[in-house]
Amino acid sequence: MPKLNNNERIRNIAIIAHVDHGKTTLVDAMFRQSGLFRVGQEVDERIMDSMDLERERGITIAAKNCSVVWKRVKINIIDTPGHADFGGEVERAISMADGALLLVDASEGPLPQTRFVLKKALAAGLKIIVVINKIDRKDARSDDVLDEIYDLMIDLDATEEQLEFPLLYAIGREGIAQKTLEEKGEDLHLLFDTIIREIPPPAYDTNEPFQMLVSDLGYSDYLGRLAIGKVFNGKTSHNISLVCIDSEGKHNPLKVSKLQTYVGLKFAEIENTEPGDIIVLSGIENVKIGDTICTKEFPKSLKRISVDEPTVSMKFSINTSPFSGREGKYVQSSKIRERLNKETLRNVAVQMEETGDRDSLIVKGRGEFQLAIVIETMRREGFELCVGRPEVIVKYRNGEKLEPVEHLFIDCDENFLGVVSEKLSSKKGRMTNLVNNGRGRIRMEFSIPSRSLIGYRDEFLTDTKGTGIMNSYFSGYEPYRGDFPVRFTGSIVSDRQGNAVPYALFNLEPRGHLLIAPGEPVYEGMVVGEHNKEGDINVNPCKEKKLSNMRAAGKDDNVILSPVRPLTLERAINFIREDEMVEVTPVSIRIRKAVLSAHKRHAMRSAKLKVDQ
Ligand SMILES: Nc1nc2c(ncn2[C@@H]2O[C@H](COP(=O)(O)OP(=O)(O)OP(=O)(O)O)[C@@H](O)[C@H]2O)c(=O)[nH]1
Ligand SMILES: [Mg+2]
Repeated sequence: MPKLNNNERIRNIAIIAHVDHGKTTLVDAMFRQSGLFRVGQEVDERIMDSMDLERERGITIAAKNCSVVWKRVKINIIDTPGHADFGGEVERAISMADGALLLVDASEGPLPQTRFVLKKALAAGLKIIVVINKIDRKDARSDDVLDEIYDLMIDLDATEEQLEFPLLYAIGREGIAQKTLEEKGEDLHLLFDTIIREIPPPAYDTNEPFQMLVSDLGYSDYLGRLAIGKVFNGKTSHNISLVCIDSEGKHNPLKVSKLQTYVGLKFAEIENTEPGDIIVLSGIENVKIGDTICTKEFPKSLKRISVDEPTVSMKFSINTSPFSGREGKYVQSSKIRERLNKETLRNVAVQMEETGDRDSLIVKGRGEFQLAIVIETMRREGFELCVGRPEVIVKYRNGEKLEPVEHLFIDCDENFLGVVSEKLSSKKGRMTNLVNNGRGRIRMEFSIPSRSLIGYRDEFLTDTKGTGIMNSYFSGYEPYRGDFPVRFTGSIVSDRQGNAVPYALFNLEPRGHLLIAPGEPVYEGMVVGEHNKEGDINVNPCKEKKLSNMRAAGKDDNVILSPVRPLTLERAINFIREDEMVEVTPVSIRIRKAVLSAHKRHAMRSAKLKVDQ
């Protein structure tokens, strides 16, 4: 017979929202007001965004735990990312929580990722507290936003009980929460009190022995691998023998060498665990997210964390360019494989597959941005590699080809209606809704294949002169909508190795849009620009001016070239076609043909033409 009990000393809460709605900033304020920092202590902004890439980009990439204490109750907080590509992190975070703070920007209202995270939280049965945040915004429209939240809840089949959510208004940046729009709050006391009152304390069965669900992995130089997760039942202490049950039901023995929990941002050692707490356990090497750690005597696994399937794949290969090994520390396929393997352990939404070729791998994820972040992280660690074009993952059902489809929301000036809708329909998008609010801006909704959106964001920003907003969520697999041309232009390809010179680049400018600047090293098969027309051209970007005319020769350096926008990883990934790859090193991003030799490419093309005829 189960004997249920609640651990009143603990609350576990995930903070969820669309990107940029203020989650991490609110956690800062919660830290400050729970007395975690000394008075006058200098504290960084968005302290939970501790990874370099998170700080640089101002976004959260990985969900992270921390805790505060309020009125002697420990609140474990899990800050999650709002960007759609990191949705797997939200699923992971929800597995540790008993409730969620749903933040909604008082001006933007619920957006696609609000829907995604709320759907996950409702499905997991989490108690929701709604916080309408950033009510200080001049364009705040809190009342409308509240209506939209109700609509969204109803649309997601929320139960009567879930519809009666506690509601707060907040200015996270100033650390203020209030009950109504009128009465001005002064601090976050109301938020803390609401969490303690409304979020159920973790329930556990006193008849069950120790059980913990592994929701995150860490690594410490001293302790080795760390398994992080919530204790669902029972207690344990260090030096105890336990087992870890993996996805196949296999029991792997382990001995706990150290037990820790979160105190603020740090770990603190504990002697015994408490049921319902989120703990950090060391003493196990072979553990995966989703495994259950429990006693040897009564092994019973908990429900594994369910994550949505990946929708995008990319081929990662060793760097085979002539410059390979010049700029990076790790170039071997074994190192790349080992590193990606580590990534799949930590990152539930990333999968790796062998290709049959030792030197390349297929990496799958939720979107090209997620994969770009993996590549960017690797390059900073000293890796060199080549990556191919992101491809969506198609499926077959009863012989029918299916592809991932997104629900896309566009908000832009009405003047851009034509150009945007025309472009999206050429990419197989179908408009499902169009609202003109009469104030010059329109809102459009489309159902569109995921592949159509790869690389579209840049184009969209150009088309709307940087003023458009686009957001989408994955709506499911649908019958394949047919092919459409990806890029109408060809590439300008270097036909030799050397250094690009201004004179040659100047003469190439009329042919297209250049991607390199003078002085940059090039090699045969490297893409140095985008051709204005269809088809590739092979050129010599190292061609100096003939020295026959001595007077003009010295002027070579004086040509004025159009500025070249430095190639970023994301732009490069979105730019390349099937027969091209991006060469990534800690120093450079280059685009290249998969087959470097112009001669070989020519031969392959001729052979293909013959077959086609
Ligand atoms: N006006 C206003 N701006 C805020 C408030 N809270 C946060 N911001 C701003 O909103 C931006 C995003 O804040 P973050 O805390 O990084 O948002 P987030 O939800 O953690 O973002 P992701 O983790 O990337 O999804 C920052 O520029 C903040 O300064 C607020 O209460 N009012
Ligand atoms: Mg954040």
